[in-house]
Amino acid sequence: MAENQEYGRIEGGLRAEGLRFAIVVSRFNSFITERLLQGTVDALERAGASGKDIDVVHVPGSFELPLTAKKLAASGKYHALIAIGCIIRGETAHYDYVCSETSRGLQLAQMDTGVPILFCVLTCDTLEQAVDRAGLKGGNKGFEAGLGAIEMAQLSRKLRNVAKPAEKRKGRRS
Ligand code: INI
Repeated sequence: MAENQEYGRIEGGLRAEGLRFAIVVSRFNSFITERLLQGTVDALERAGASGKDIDVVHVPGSFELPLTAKKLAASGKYHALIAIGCIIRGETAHYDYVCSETSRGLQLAQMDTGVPILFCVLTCDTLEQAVDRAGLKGGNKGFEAGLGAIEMAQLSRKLRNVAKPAEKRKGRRS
């Protein structure tokens, strides 16, 4: 797009002061998920979120993330959520069921409630792939999800305003 061309640009920033977050974490493969959790909290706090505005909820496995995330999102208390899990392929089809239902359930939860839910569920063939993404070669996907949650929380606020009829927009004349 040409540099001087005018266009409406709507996006969320990366400051987290005054925003409230819930993080839902799977205990399964906790060696990985606790590192992802550290990365997420680090991102939120570095961006200015206060510890009192971050709730952390643990569930047994990734399959339990969607229901818990939906209840938290529906509470109206949070601007965004982060769902953290780690699913590692085994010898049976169990992996495929957990992956598909977890991703489908989390997407449904955010679509039903309108609250952004960041998908920080690693789906890996090997433990090494998971370790790489939890603070080693592949960075920390939890940190990325934390930043994504801030951006989506801010964007959702702005879109709420855009969706209103022009004359009702805060601070604007029709
Ligand atoms: N849950 C995970 O989060 N990761 C896995 O790798 C995993 N595997 O491989 O089985 C897993 N299973 C448990 C599942 O999420 C549920 O907790 C369980 O089926 C009870 O509903």
